[in-house]
Amino acid sequence: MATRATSAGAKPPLYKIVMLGDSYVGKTSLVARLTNPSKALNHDTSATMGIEFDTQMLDTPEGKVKAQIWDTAVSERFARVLLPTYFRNAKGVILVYDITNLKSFDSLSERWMTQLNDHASSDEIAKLLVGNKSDLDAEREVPRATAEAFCTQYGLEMLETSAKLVGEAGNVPQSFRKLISIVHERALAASANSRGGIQSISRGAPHNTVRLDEEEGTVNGDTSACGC
Ligand code: G3D
Ligand code: MG
Repeated sequence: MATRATSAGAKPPLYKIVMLGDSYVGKTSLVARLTNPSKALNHDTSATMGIEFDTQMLDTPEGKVKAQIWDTAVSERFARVLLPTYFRNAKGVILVYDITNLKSFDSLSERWMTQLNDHASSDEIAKLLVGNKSDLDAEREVPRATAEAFCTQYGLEMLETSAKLVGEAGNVPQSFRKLISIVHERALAASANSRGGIQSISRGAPHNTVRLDEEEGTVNGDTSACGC
């Protein structure tokens, strides 16, 4: 049974975040770095089949929130069927490219932004651009200025990261915190707007959050959204 957050002893709100970008740019590694900050990157990152997600508590200026981070393989065979489920209820997206691979950057405008617009309400989903593999600067193919121009065009912020670097050194936790802070601020603003001048009758989690149920990983009691 679903439990609702209340102002006293409230559970942190849960927001669904999705990873998007070409294969091999480091999406799975970024999630692994966030959830295992000090672990060497020697886990099996080669076969993200279908959809999987991880949850992580993150600090924002407005308090703690929980991110449910979805990661998928980009195989076309899977992607077509799974994309609606993947984007359903998503509040934020991390668009990832590899700074040493220009094609992975071009794919963002040629492919991934289209997928995003087709399957998610682009205005409602917060976006962050992440240029990964910043430790390989000597092999860089995507100048930072090119990525910044993309950000100006699409109205989003960016960070360069390295999933190879442990802790905060690779900018990975910072990236997830930046996106989740934007998501949380938007949710709080939307909640305040929807209440208008009326006194709150349901304080706690903002109205447009995905609530965390008793059973970890279920969303509003609806396991169908999990794809698991
Ligand atoms: P994906 O989930 O987007 O497909 P992966 O990408 O996370 O599976 O990563 C693809 C490869 O890039 C992996 O190499 C991984 O170790 C490497 N990688 C990921 N992030 C970084 C990074 O920031 N810097 C460097 N140098 N490599 C990174 P392998 O060889 O293990 O397949
Ligand atoms: Mg992967």
